[in-house]
Amino acid sequence: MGNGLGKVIQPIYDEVIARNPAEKEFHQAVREVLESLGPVLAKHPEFGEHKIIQRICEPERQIIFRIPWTTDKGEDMINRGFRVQFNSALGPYKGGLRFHPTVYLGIIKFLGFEQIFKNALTGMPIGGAKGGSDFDPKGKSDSEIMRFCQSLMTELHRHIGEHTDVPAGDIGVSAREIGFMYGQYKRLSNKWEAGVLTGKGLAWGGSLVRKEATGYGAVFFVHEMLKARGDDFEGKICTVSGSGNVAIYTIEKIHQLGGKCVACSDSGGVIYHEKGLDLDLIKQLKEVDRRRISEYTKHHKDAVYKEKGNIWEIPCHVAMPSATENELDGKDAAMLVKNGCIAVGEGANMPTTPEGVEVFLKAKIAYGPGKAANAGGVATSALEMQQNAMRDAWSFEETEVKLHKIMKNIHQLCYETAEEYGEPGNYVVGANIAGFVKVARAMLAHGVI
Ligand code: NDP
Ligand code: 2IT
Repeated sequence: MGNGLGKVIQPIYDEVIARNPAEKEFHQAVREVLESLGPVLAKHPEFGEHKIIQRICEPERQIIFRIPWTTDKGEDMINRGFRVQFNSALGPYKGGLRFHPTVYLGIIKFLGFEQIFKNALTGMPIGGAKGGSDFDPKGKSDSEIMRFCQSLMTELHRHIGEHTDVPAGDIGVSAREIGFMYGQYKRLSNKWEAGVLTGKGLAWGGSLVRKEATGYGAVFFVHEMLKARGDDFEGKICTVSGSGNVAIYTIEKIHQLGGKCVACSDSGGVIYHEKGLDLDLIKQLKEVDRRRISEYTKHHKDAVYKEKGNIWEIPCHVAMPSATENELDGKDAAMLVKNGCIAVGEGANMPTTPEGVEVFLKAKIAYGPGKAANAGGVATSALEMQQNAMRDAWSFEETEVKLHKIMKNIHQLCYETAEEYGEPGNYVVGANIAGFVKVARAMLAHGVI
């Protein structure tokens, strides 16, 4: 972190910047991985000889398209759609779709790049991709959402398929949107091809535990980090940013493991409830009524809502950023450490800035980077694909046991890889190297393509 990249890797990074100007999140994600790779090239000169890093940084295919749709009032609207099919060395492209007004190519490329290594860490046969649109779902009616999803799929259906590319959800895309997109895909392709999308409804090919998987998986990962230090969740005060899919099921699993989650948030502000968050209420507000988290205080007079507040100011033992990228900076990290935080597990993708990561690593707290800690979502998507291929449906318990095992394996792989490369306890180095080596080996085997 903040290290020089070294004589061999610096020019590779410089070229990535020159070829992809003004995509700052993509630059950040690439730099963070490349900072770990010097010792890998030293150990595996064949990766350097065959320009594996340069090839990994160049997406295999990038699709950008127009999404026209009409509002309920009859106004014609135009959005931009993206699908970046980054790497298929390990399996069909796999990764979510994000609907958020901040989406542009640089966001999709950072997410797609991270997804390559995350998916490799799961040990499942899936390549890396990401997509989405600058469409803002907030305040839209169900029929507007439906028309938008249909229009998006009218183009996207040409580029995806169960053996080609399998999208899923991300910010702003849940089972409702996956349903509308699946319906349009089925209509255009004239096929019942359940494995083309994951995160489907349970009645039509979805998997139990997929909804819970990212949050549960992130908590399992943190639990493993705590266990490696002779500790666990019992009695731990926790804070979880966001109040969407990942945050909700992170809070649920923390409570199941004996921790107490006292704060969550959305882009409007922070809720603090000292006696522990009422998760049933949060689910009702966010999943059913699609309301803002500020309404929590209407039901609990002893809770506090701070508009535009900073959740990282609240003292906790475990912090789990689960909203969005760069939501936790160097100052926030220093404050968390000062207030006694001993573990951070990233439910979101790249939520901690490079300065924040440096603070956590220097303080030697247990820090689980997103590409390892939040891999449970995509891993359970791969379990959904397995069930679809077998025309089978597993029980909740059976699926959760598989997820738990996958998260333990990811933890162990990152832990052992960090030790092997002389950085014990550094899960950033462990995750980057372990993910990269799996993909690099497959790319070498496939020749120069
Ligand atoms: P949701 O749309 O369900 O929830 C997103 C939450 O984050 C909301 O509370 C939202 O607040 C908040 N948020 C989003 N963007 C911003 C922003 N720019 N500033 C402040 N708050 C923001 O998304 P998910 O829970 O699915 O995703 C959360 C994170 O987890 C993302 O980083 C995503 O990439 C990552 N992730 C998701 C996986 C999944 O399976 N869903 C898997 C792995 C990672 P508001 O409602 O006010 O916008
Ligand atoms: O960031 C992610 O890993 C996701 N949004 C989930 C991707 C997936 O294909 O389930």
